[in-house]
Amino acid sequence: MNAPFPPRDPDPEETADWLGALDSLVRSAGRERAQFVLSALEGRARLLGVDPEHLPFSPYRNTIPPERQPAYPGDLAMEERLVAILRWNALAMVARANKAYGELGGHIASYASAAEIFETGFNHFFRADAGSGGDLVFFQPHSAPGVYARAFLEGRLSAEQLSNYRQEIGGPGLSSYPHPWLAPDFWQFPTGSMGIGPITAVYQARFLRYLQDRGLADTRARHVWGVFGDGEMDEPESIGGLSLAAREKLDNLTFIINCNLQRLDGPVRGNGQIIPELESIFRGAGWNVVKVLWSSDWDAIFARDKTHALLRRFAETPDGTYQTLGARDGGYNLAHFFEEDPEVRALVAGMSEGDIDRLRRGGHDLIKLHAAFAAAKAEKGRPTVILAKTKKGFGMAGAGESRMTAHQAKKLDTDALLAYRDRFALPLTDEQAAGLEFVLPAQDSAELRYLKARREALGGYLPARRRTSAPVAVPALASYGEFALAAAGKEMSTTMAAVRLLGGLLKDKGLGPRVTPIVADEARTFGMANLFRQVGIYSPVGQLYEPEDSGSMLYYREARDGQLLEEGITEAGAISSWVAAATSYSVHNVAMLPFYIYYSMFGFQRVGDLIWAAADSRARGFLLGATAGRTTLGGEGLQHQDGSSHVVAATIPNCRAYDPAFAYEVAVILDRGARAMMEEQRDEFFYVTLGNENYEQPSMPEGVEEDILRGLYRVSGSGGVRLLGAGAILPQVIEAARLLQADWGVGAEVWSATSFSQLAREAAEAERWNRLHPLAARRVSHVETCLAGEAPVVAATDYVRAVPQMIASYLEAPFTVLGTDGFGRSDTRAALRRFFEVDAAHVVVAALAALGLKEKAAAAVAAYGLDSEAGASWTR
Ligand SMILES: Cc1ncc(C[n+]2csc(CCOP(=O)(O)OP(=O)(O)O)c2C)c(N)n1
Repeated sequence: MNAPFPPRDPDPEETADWLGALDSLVRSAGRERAQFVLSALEGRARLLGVDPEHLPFSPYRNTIPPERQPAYPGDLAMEERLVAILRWNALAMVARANKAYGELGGHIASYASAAEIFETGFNHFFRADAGSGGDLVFFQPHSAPGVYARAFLEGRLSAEQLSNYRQEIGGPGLSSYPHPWLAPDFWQFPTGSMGIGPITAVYQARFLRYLQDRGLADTRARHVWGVFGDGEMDEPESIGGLSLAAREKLDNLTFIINCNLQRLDGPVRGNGQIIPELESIFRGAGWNVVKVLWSSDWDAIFARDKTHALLRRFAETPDGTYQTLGARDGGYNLAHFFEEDPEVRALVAGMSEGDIDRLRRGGHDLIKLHAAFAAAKAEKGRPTVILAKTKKGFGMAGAGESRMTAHQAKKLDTDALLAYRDRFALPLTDEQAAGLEFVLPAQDSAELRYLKARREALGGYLPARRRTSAPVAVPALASYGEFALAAAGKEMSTTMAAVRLLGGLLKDKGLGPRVTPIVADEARTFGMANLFRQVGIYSPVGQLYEPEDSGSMLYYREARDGQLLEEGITEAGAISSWVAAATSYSVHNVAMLPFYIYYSMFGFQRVGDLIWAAADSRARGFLLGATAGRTTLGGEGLQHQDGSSHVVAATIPNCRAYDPAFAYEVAVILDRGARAMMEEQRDEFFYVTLGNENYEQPSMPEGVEEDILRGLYRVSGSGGVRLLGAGAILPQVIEAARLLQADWGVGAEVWSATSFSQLAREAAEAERWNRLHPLAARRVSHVETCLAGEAPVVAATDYVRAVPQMIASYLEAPFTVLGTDGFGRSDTRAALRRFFEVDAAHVVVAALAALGLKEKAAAAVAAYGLDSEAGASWTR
């Protein structure tokens, strides 16, 4: 363990001189002066080559000494009574659900450890919408029962809802964790997947600044609070945003880490100490750290400790031992903690075992927590983390308190319930306690009047979610998209088209300021460098340097009111920014339209869980998966070439995924998507894959807009085999139709398949309806209408076969699919398409084979020089 005290001292006398000097400096000149001298010493030490080697953490005690605690502004006894009731109701709802069904899960121990943390926020800090929009609170997910328990006392949830915790189907129930999709008037931020809360909270705080600096909303009074678990901090995403938060001086952000020292299986750091470790990480990142480790009961003991014996004892105690001590009584603690060191024993000389038993951890002391929250709120220029030491399962005694299996405890036997009731002096008879009755004081009781008055003073109830905000008009497509709608054969990539359309939207007076382009260090890759100059890159400090390219038209312009978010190489950060913008209509009552453009391979595959959370959040915006397609991104090879994102996209119910081939298709999708989200306020988002291959772009035929949205329309030909091409492979399919006619005298229809997932969804809906209404007139889906009959259908895509196969079961005709299953590799587009067998020649062979023209198929294999003996692409 990295103890703050050196284990051996070769010259104690000399050390004592130095320490004595410091002691007297603090005594005579005060802490601030001592701090100054220390920094000066540290600076000099560095110059002399003496670098401090310790991790940057302070002794194992509260950051705020008792003399600097503000007076407590609340009724302490009342608040403690309320905490006790909330703890009980949260426990009761989990235990009831499991008693009744035994398989519903839920957690008691986490909220039991976090109750005081939450209540400090609810009673004194979490401001609700009071004209300025209120604070944003990210709740530790498995503590959700506590938030429900509070909403019950507030009269916002009924006993019936509490009784139906984790039973959401078929009546009033409550979701396991915070899910805006399932509770659109209640939960704002999904946090159920560990790590997503912390990183999205950071980018929310940053987005508040962005809105402010761009003059879109006054967010100065708003604060982001995030309560997270100490185990949760092991997720890379949890710490992924820390340095950004410090760099951008987000003093509107506070993390409270509930350090109960345990996670699911066991201790977070059995052989070490999680609190100093987290302190070092946060300090190193530039955060203000406030530790709340010991309750007020310890203050007198610390005051007696002139030699820091207690701190030494704390420093040498691993978290595994703290857990064991936490699970045992005062006698055990005396024997195994205090008596190990005579100096420490002497500090508690007059205390009984019962007194020792009552010593609490700081995170269960409302006074200490309040002081920490107040310090966080007052801190200027940097974010604050409060490290609150708590006990998992606090109050559960033998049924879970500090026990290895605390996380799993879902039921308590009658004795444990009665003990819990006694410990927190709950107004329940034995029968009521054993029957897990909820405690609901009368509406005019002192408790509920107090609770409601506190919330009133803070602006109202929370969490609460807004469903809609004022719509924003989308400009007519013709006003900026003519180049794409009437391309008349001009060569262009779909990426170029999308970027130009984005530029057009940015120029619109109404919608333009609401558009947020987001990149993760790839703007140049996608030909967006012009946006640097046009709309500027957001930076809270503007530009403090003269950019190297300042003389150029497209120079790298950073500005306080910059519009583009250049996130650097962090897809997790960029998508978190996208989530903040995409939920701005709800969270800030300012509808924004974000476009996050990225390497499509580093989207669903890399940050898929964050996209899933975005969907849960009812995000509205565009994800543009550029350099898409396994064979269209030549050269880059296996890790870059995306052949799968459309599979994952199809599994997200409110994601509309498109793989357009032509510039006008991109234009129609962006236009209709923007209208759906900004004007119609539909809770859906759009994923559009874009290629970097230049090819001829036709003008839009008449009347195809609706079908582009549905996912399929005919491009050319009629009769014969039906060829479906998607995205960048459509030109191959068009070429294949030409070859079929020219070389083999076979006619073909060509169809553009803009979205297999949309086709499949609609077809599945029709099929389901027909199944459940066998006597009614049959519904026919778009794909069935388009591809009715028996003429063979061949589909080719730059994605894996599974994508077109989404429509397979809705077709009567024989269906052949060509796709890019297997690992990508570096080569030219032509070589890749030959390798994956999605080029024109392979489409021709597939069509001839599907038509049963075996001789011609064999001849075509030979004529085009196809390697029929090579193994399939996915075996190589
Ligand atoms: C990404 C992810 N992995 C695993 C889980 C399952 N899980 C839920 S709670 C939990 C332990 C959390 O420990 P901690 O953060 O310390 O919180 P505590 O309950 O101890 O307060 C785990 C592993 C999850 N929710 N999300």
